[in-house]
Amino acid sequence: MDTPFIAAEKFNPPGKITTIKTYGNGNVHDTFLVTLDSRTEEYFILQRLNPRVFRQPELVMQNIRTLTEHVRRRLQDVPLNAGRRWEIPRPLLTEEGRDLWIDPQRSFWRARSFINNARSYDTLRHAGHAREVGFALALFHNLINDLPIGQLADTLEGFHITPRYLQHFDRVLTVTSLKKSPEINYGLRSINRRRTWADVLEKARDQGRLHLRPIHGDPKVNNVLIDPSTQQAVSLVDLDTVKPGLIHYDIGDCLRSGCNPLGEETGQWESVRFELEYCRAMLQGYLPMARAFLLENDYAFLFEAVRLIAFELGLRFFTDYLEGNVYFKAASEEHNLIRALVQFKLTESIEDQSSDIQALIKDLR
Ligand code: GN1
Ligand code: MG
Repeated sequence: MDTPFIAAEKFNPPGKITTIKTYGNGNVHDTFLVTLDSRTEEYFILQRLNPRVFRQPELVMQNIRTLTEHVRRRLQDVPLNAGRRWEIPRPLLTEEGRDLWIDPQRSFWRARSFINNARSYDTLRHAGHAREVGFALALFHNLINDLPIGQLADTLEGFHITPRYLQHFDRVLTVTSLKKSPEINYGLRSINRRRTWADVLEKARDQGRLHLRPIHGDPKVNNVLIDPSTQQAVSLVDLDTVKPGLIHYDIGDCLRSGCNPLGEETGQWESVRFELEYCRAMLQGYLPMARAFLLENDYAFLFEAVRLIAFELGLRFFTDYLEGNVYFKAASEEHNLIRALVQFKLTESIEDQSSDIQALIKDLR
Protein backbone atom coordinates (compact mmCIF):
# COMPACT_ATOMS: atom_id res chain seq x y z
CA MET A 1 0.00 0.00 0.00
CA ASP A 2 1.40 3.43 -0.82
CA THR A 3 1.78 6.13 1.82
CA PRO A 4 -1.06 8.49 0.72
CA PHE A 5 -3.43 5.55 0.99
CA ILE A 6 -2.19 4.56 4.44
CA ALA A 7 -2.37 8.21 5.55
CA ALA A 8 -5.90 8.65 4.16
CA GLU A 9 -7.07 5.59 6.10
CA LYS A 10 -5.84 7.19 9.34
CA PHE A 11 -8.38 10.02 9.13
CA ASN A 12 -11.42 7.85 9.74
CA PRO A 13 -13.02 8.12 6.28
CA PRO A 14 -16.77 7.51 6.41
CA GLY A 15 -16.57 4.98 3.55
CA LYS A 16 -14.22 2.86 1.46
CA ILE A 17 -11.46 4.79 -0.34
CA THR A 18 -11.84 4.35 -4.10
CA THR A 19 -9.16 6.66 -5.56
CA ILE A 20 -6.48 9.12 -4.47
CA LYS A 21 -5.27 11.70 -6.98
CA THR A 22 -2.87 14.63 -6.72
CA TYR A 23 -4.88 17.82 -6.53
CA GLY A 24 -4.47 21.57 -7.10
CA ASN A 25 -1.39 23.64 -7.88
CA GLY A 26 0.17 24.25 -4.47
CA ASN A 27 3.81 25.29 -4.50
CA VAL A 28 4.64 23.97 -1.06
CA HIS A 29 2.70 20.88 0.16
CA ASP A 30 1.67 17.68 -1.63
CA THR A 31 -2.11 17.73 -1.92
CA PHE A 32 -4.42 14.82 -2.78
CA LEU A 33 -8.12 14.43 -3.46
CA VAL A 34 -9.46 11.27 -1.83
CA THR A 35 -12.65 9.79 -3.29
CA LEU A 36 -14.88 7.65 -1.10
CA ASP A 37 -17.61 5.17 -1.73
CA SER A 38 -19.97 6.86 0.71
CA ARG A 39 -23.36 8.51 0.72
CA THR A 40 -22.48 11.12 3.32
CA GLU A 41 -19.14 12.42 2.04
CA GLU A 42 -17.82 11.68 -1.38
CA TYR A 43 -14.42 13.43 -1.09
CA PHE A 44 -11.86 14.81 1.28
CA ILE A 45 -8.53 16.61 0.94
CA LEU A 46 -5.35 14.97 2.18
CA GLN A 47 -2.00 16.79 2.47
CA ARG A 48 1.60 15.88 3.19
CA LEU A 49 3.11 18.98 4.77
CA ASN A 50 6.39 20.40 3.57
CA PRO A 51 8.74 20.16 6.56
CA ARG A 52 11.28 22.57 5.06
CA VAL A 53 8.70 25.36 5.04
CA PHE A 54 6.58 24.58 8.09
CA ARG A 55 8.89 23.40 10.83
CA GLN A 56 6.23 23.20 13.54
CA PRO A 57 3.16 21.57 12.00
CA GLU A 58 1.49 21.29 15.43
CA LEU A 59 1.48 25.08 15.73
CA VAL A 60 0.07 25.47 12.22
CA MET A 61 -2.78 23.14 13.17
CA GLN A 62 -3.29 24.96 16.45
CA ASN A 63 -3.70 28.26 14.57
CA ILE A 64 -6.16 26.66 12.16
CA ARG A 65 -8.21 25.30 15.11
CA THR A 66 -8.20 28.68 16.87
CA LEU A 67 -9.30 30.48 13.71
CA THR A 68 -11.94 27.93 12.75
CA GLU A 69 -13.55 27.99 16.21
CA HIS A 70 -13.49 31.77 16.28
CA VAL A 71 -15.10 32.08 12.85
CA ARG A 72 -17.83 29.56 13.69
CA ARG A 73 -18.71 31.52 16.84
CA ARG A 74 -18.66 34.84 14.98
CA LEU A 75 -20.94 33.55 12.24
CA GLN A 76 -23.41 32.36 14.85
CA ASP A 77 -23.43 35.66 16.73
CA VAL A 78 -23.29 38.05 13.80
CA PRO A 79 -24.27 36.40 10.52
CA LEU A 80 -22.06 38.66 8.42
CA ASN A 81 -22.55 36.39 5.44
CA ALA A 82 -26.19 37.64 5.35
CA GLY A 83 -27.80 34.47 4.07
CA ARG A 84 -25.12 33.75 1.51
CA ARG A 85 -23.36 30.42 1.57
CA TRP A 86 -20.00 30.60 3.41
CA GLU A 87 -18.05 27.53 4.46
CA ILE A 88 -14.99 26.87 6.54
CA PRO A 89 -13.03 23.70 5.82
CA ARG A 90 -13.30 21.28 8.77
CA PRO A 91 -10.09 19.53 9.92
CA LEU A 92 -10.55 15.72 10.03
CA LEU A 93 -9.34 13.75 13.03
CA THR A 94 -7.60 10.41 13.45
CA GLU A 95 -8.84 7.55 15.63
CA GLU A 96 -6.90 9.16 18.52
CA GLY A 97 -8.61 12.52 17.97
CA ARG A 98 -5.52 14.17 16.43
CA ASP A 99 -5.43 16.46 13.41
CA LEU A 100 -1.98 15.26 12.28
CA TRP A 101 -0.65 11.82 11.50
CA ILE A 102 3.10 11.19 11.32
CA ASP A 103 4.24 8.41 8.97
CA PRO A 104 7.26 6.16 9.61
CA GLN A 105 9.45 8.51 7.48
CA ARG A 106 8.47 11.36 9.86
CA SER A 107 6.29 13.16 7.28
CA PHE A 108 3.29 15.00 8.69
CA TRP A 109 -0.13 14.37 7.13
CA ARG A 110 -3.45 16.09 7.68
CA ALA A 111 -6.91 16.04 6.14
CA ARG A 112 -9.84 18.41 5.79
CA SER A 113 -13.39 18.25 4.55
CA PHE A 114 -14.04 18.89 0.86
CA ILE A 115 -16.21 21.86 -0.03
CA ASN A 116 -18.87 20.64 -2.43
CA ASN A 117 -20.15 22.59 -5.44
CA ALA A 118 -17.23 24.97 -5.37
CA ARG A 119 -14.21 25.35 -7.59
CA SER A 120 -10.96 27.16 -7.72
CA TYR A 121 -9.65 29.21 -10.67
CA ASP A 122 -6.02 30.16 -11.24
CA THR A 123 -6.98 33.40 -12.96
CA LEU A 124 -9.98 35.72 -12.80
CA ARG A 125 -12.52 35.27 -15.58
CA HIS A 126 -14.43 38.55 -15.38
CA ALA A 127 -15.01 41.59 -13.21
CA GLY A 128 -17.80 39.84 -11.28
CA HIS A 129 -15.33 37.15 -10.28
CA ALA A 130 -12.88 39.83 -9.14
CA ARG A 131 -15.59 41.45 -6.97
CA GLU A 132 -16.38 38.11 -5.36
CA VAL A 133 -12.70 37.48 -4.54
CA GLY A 134 -12.48 40.94 -2.98
CA PHE A 135 -15.66 40.32 -1.00
CA ALA A 136 -14.35 36.95 0.22
CA LEU A 137 -11.20 38.56 1.59
CA ALA A 138 -13.19 41.32 3.32
CA LEU A 139 -15.56 38.82 4.90
CA PHE A 140 -12.62 36.72 6.06
CA HIS A 141 -10.86 39.76 7.52
CA ASN A 142 -14.01 40.96 9.19
CA LEU A 143 -14.62 37.55 10.76
CA ILE A 144 -11.13 37.33 12.27
CA ASN A 145 -10.52 40.99 13.00
CA ASP A 146 -11.46 40.64 16.69
CA LEU A 147 -9.36 37.50 17.25
CA PRO A 148 -6.56 38.62 19.61
CA ILE A 149 -3.22 38.12 17.82
CA GLY A 150 -1.78 36.71 21.05
CA GLN A 151 -3.86 33.62 20.37
CA LEU A 152 -2.03 32.92 17.09
CA ALA A 153 1.48 31.49 16.94
CA ASP A 154 4.08 32.84 14.53
CA THR A 155 4.43 29.69 12.45
CA LEU A 156 6.60 31.20 9.71
CA GLU A 157 9.01 33.72 11.12
CA GLY A 158 9.83 36.49 8.66
CA PHE A 159 6.96 35.63 6.30
CA HIS A 160 6.22 38.73 4.17
CA ILE A 161 8.91 40.78 5.91
CA THR A 162 10.44 41.98 2.63
CA PRO A 163 13.73 43.32 4.09
CA ARG A 164 14.43 39.84 5.49
CA TYR A 165 13.99 38.28 2.04
CA LEU A 166 16.39 40.90 0.72
CA GLN A 167 19.00 40.06 3.35
CA HIS A 168 18.63 36.39 2.51
CA PHE A 169 19.00 37.16 -1.20
CA ASP A 170 22.22 39.05 -0.49
CA ARG A 171 23.62 36.13 1.49
CA VAL A 172 22.70 33.70 -1.30
CA LEU A 173 24.35 35.96 -3.90
CA THR A 174 27.67 35.83 -2.08
CA VAL A 175 27.81 32.02 -2.39
CA THR A 176 26.35 31.61 -5.88
CA SER A 177 28.28 31.59 -9.13
CA LEU A 178 25.86 33.48 -11.33
CA LYS A 179 25.18 32.40 -14.86
CA LYS A 180 25.07 35.28 -17.32
CA SER A 181 21.83 35.71 -19.23
CA PRO A 182 19.46 38.57 -20.10
CA GLU A 183 16.82 36.97 -17.81
CA ILE A 184 19.15 36.85 -14.83
CA ASN A 185 20.30 40.40 -15.48
CA TYR A 186 16.71 41.58 -15.61
CA GLY A 187 16.04 39.84 -12.29
CA LEU A 188 19.08 41.38 -10.62
CA ARG A 189 18.24 44.84 -11.92
CA SER A 190 14.64 44.51 -10.78
CA ILE A 191 15.80 43.76 -7.26
CA ASN A 192 18.57 46.29 -7.00
CA ARG A 193 16.57 49.28 -8.13
CA ARG A 194 13.88 48.65 -5.49
CA ARG A 195 16.17 47.94 -2.54
CA THR A 196 15.80 51.12 -0.59
CA TRP A 197 12.02 51.02 -0.81
CA ALA A 198 11.59 47.36 0.22
CA ASP A 199 11.02 48.24 3.89
CA VAL A 200 8.07 50.51 3.14
CA LEU A 201 5.50 48.47 5.11
CA GLU A 202 7.84 47.37 7.90
CA LYS A 203 8.97 50.95 8.41
CA ALA A 204 5.34 52.08 8.66
CA ARG A 205 4.79 49.37 11.25
CA ASP A 206 7.86 50.45 13.26
CA GLN A 207 6.55 54.01 13.18
CA GLY A 208 3.22 52.83 14.56
CA ARG A 209 1.34 53.78 11.39
CA LEU A 210 0.33 50.19 10.64
CA HIS A 211 -0.30 47.46 13.17
CA LEU A 212 -0.46 43.70 13.36
CA ARG A 213 -3.73 41.85 12.94
CA PRO A 214 -4.67 38.24 12.29
CA ILE A 215 -4.13 37.57 8.57
CA HIS A 216 -4.68 34.77 6.07
CA GLY A 217 -1.18 35.11 4.61
CA ASP A 218 -1.89 33.54 1.21
CA PRO A 219 -5.23 34.79 -0.18
CA LYS A 220 -4.34 34.34 -3.82
CA VAL A 221 -7.08 34.00 -6.34
CA ASN A 222 -7.12 30.20 -6.45
CA ASN A 223 -7.66 29.96 -2.72
CA VAL A 224 -11.08 31.61 -3.09
CA LEU A 225 -13.64 28.94 -3.98
CA ILE A 226 -16.53 29.89 -6.26
CA ASP A 227 -19.92 28.18 -6.44
CA PRO A 228 -20.42 27.71 -10.20
CA SER A 229 -24.21 27.84 -9.92
CA THR A 230 -24.37 31.21 -8.14
CA GLN A 231 -20.92 32.54 -9.21
CA GLN A 232 -20.47 33.59 -5.57
CA ALA A 233 -17.40 33.06 -3.43
CA VAL A 234 -18.16 30.45 -0.79
CA SER A 235 -14.86 29.87 1.00
CA LEU A 236 -11.29 31.05 1.45
CA VAL A 237 -9.17 27.95 1.91
CA ASP A 238 -5.48 27.17 2.62
CA LEU A 239 -5.23 28.35 6.20
CA ASP A 240 -1.57 27.37 6.80
CA THR A 241 -0.27 30.88 6.91
CA VAL A 242 -2.91 32.28 9.27
CA LYS A 243 -0.86 34.21 11.82
CA PRO A 244 -0.28 37.78 13.00
CA GLY A 245 0.78 40.15 10.20
CA LEU A 246 -0.21 43.28 8.30
CA ILE A 247 -3.48 42.95 6.39
CA HIS A 248 -1.63 44.79 3.64
CA TYR A 249 0.19 41.54 2.90
CA ASP A 250 -3.21 39.94 2.25
CA ILE A 251 -4.64 42.78 0.20
CA GLY A 252 -1.41 42.99 -1.81
CA ASP A 253 -1.32 39.26 -2.42
CA CYS A 254 -4.96 39.12 -3.48
CA LEU A 255 -4.50 42.00 -5.93
CA ARG A 256 -1.18 40.86 -7.36
CA SER A 257 -2.54 37.38 -8.02
CA GLY A 258 -5.95 38.49 -9.32
CA CYS A 259 -4.96 41.41 -11.52
CA ASN A 260 -2.49 39.37 -13.55
CA PRO A 261 -4.67 37.95 -16.37
CA LEU A 262 -1.87 35.72 -17.72
CA GLY A 263 -1.49 34.11 -14.30
CA GLU A 264 1.63 33.54 -12.25
CA GLU A 265 2.58 30.37 -14.12
CA THR A 266 2.69 31.91 -17.60
CA GLY A 267 5.81 31.40 -19.66
CA GLN A 268 5.18 34.70 -21.52
CA TRP A 269 6.62 36.83 -18.77
CA GLU A 270 7.39 39.71 -21.11
CA SER A 271 3.65 40.19 -21.78
CA VAL A 272 2.58 40.28 -18.13
CA ARG A 273 0.58 43.33 -17.07
CA PHE A 274 -1.53 44.52 -14.15
CA GLU A 275 -5.19 44.80 -15.12
CA LEU A 276 -6.69 47.98 -13.70
CA GLU A 277 -10.31 46.93 -14.27
CA TYR A 278 -9.85 43.82 -12.15
CA CYS A 279 -8.20 45.97 -9.50
CA ARG A 280 -11.23 48.26 -9.49
CA ALA A 281 -13.65 45.33 -9.25
CA MET A 282 -11.67 43.61 -6.47
CA LEU A 283 -11.55 46.77 -4.41
CA GLN A 284 -15.27 47.33 -5.07
CA GLY A 285 -15.79 43.88 -3.58
CA TYR A 286 -13.37 44.44 -0.70
CA LEU A 287 -13.78 47.99 0.53
CA PRO A 288 -17.48 48.23 1.47
CA MET A 289 -17.16 45.57 4.16
CA ALA A 290 -13.58 46.49 5.01
CA ARG A 291 -14.61 50.01 6.00
CA ALA A 292 -15.70 48.44 9.28
CA PHE A 293 -12.09 47.77 10.28
CA LEU A 294 -9.75 49.81 8.02
CA LEU A 295 -8.12 52.80 9.68
CA GLU A 296 -7.07 56.07 8.05
CA ASN A 297 -3.42 55.02 7.71
CA ASP A 298 -4.37 51.66 6.24
CA TYR A 299 -5.67 53.33 3.09
CA ALA A 300 -2.46 55.27 2.66
CA PHE A 301 -0.46 52.05 2.15
CA LEU A 302 -2.80 50.07 -0.12
CA PHE A 303 -0.96 51.01 -3.29
CA GLU A 304 2.44 50.20 -1.77
CA ALA A 305 1.02 46.87 -0.58
CA VAL A 306 0.20 45.56 -4.04
CA ARG A 307 3.44 46.87 -5.50
CA LEU A 308 5.47 45.38 -2.66
CA ILE A 309 3.91 41.91 -2.51
CA ALA A 310 4.37 41.45 -6.28
CA PHE A 311 8.01 42.51 -5.94
CA GLU A 312 8.51 40.39 -2.83
CA LEU A 313 7.20 37.25 -4.52
CA GLY A 314 9.54 37.92 -7.45
CA LEU A 315 12.41 38.25 -5.00
CA ARG A 316 11.42 35.01 -3.24
CA PHE A 317 11.18 33.07 -6.51
CA PHE A 318 14.44 34.54 -7.82
CA THR A 319 16.33 33.70 -4.63
CA ASP A 320 14.93 30.19 -4.68
CA TYR A 321 16.09 29.76 -8.27
CA LEU A 322 19.60 30.84 -7.23
CA GLU A 323 19.51 28.42 -4.30
CA GLY A 324 18.55 25.50 -6.54
CA ASN A 325 14.78 25.41 -5.86
CA VAL A 326 14.80 24.45 -2.21
CA TYR A 327 11.54 26.14 -1.15
CA PHE A 328 9.00 26.26 -4.00
CA LYS A 329 8.28 23.07 -5.89
CA ALA A 330 9.63 23.46 -9.43
CA ALA A 331 8.94 21.48 -12.59
CA SER A 332 12.28 22.47 -14.15
CA GLU A 333 15.51 24.12 -13.11
CA GLU A 334 14.42 27.50 -14.52
CA HIS A 335 10.81 27.38 -13.34
CA ASN A 336 11.36 29.68 -10.38
CA LEU A 337 13.41 32.07 -12.53
CA ILE A 338 10.50 32.47 -14.95
CA ARG A 339 8.04 32.81 -12.06
CA ALA A 340 10.25 35.57 -10.67
CA LEU A 341 10.32 37.46 -13.97
CA VAL A 342 6.52 37.29 -14.15
CA GLN A 343 6.29 39.04 -10.77
CA PHE A 344 8.93 41.64 -11.69
CA LYS A 345 7.06 42.48 -14.90
CA LEU A 346 3.87 42.76 -12.88
CA THR A 347 5.60 45.10 -10.42
CA GLU A 348 6.74 47.26 -13.32
CA SER A 349 3.21 47.41 -14.71
CA ILE A 350 1.88 48.38 -11.25
CA GLU A 351 4.47 51.17 -11.08
CA ASP A 352 3.61 52.37 -14.59
CA GLN A 353 -0.04 52.69 -13.53
CA SER A 354 0.76 54.17 -10.14
CA SER A 355 -1.32 57.33 -10.50
CA ASP A 356 -4.33 55.45 -11.93
CA ILE A 357 -4.24 52.87 -9.14
CA GLN A 358 -3.91 55.53 -6.47
CA ALA A 359 -6.74 57.57 -7.99
CA LEU A 360 -8.90 54.46 -8.01
CA ILE A 361 -8.24 53.79 -4.32
CA LYS A 362 -9.05 57.40 -3.48
CA ASP A 363 -12.25 57.17 -5.51
CA LEU A 364 -13.48 53.98 -3.92
CA ARG A 365 -12.70 54.58 -0.27
C1 GN1 B 1 3.05 29.45 -1.95
O1 GN1 B 1 1.85 26.65 -1.94
P1 GN1 B 1 0.95 27.80 -2.11
O2 GN1 B 1 0.57 27.93 -3.52
O3 GN1 B 1 -0.23 27.72 -1.15
C2 GN1 B 1 3.58 30.42 -0.89
C3 GN1 B 1 2.91 31.78 -1.03
C4 GN1 B 1 3.10 32.32 -2.43
C5 GN1 B 1 2.54 31.31 -3.42
C6 GN1 B 1 2.76 31.77 -4.84
C7 GN1 B 1 3.91 29.21 2.67
O4 GN1 B 1 1.70 29.15 -1.68
O5 GN1 B 1 3.51 32.69 -0.11
O6 GN1 B 1 2.45 33.55 -2.59
O7 GN1 B 1 3.17 30.02 -3.24
N1 GN1 B 1 3.32 29.87 0.44
C8 GN1 B 1 4.28 29.82 1.37
O8 GN1 B 1 2.02 30.99 -5.69
O9 GN1 B 1 5.41 30.24 1.19
MG1 MG C 1 -0.64 28.35 0.76
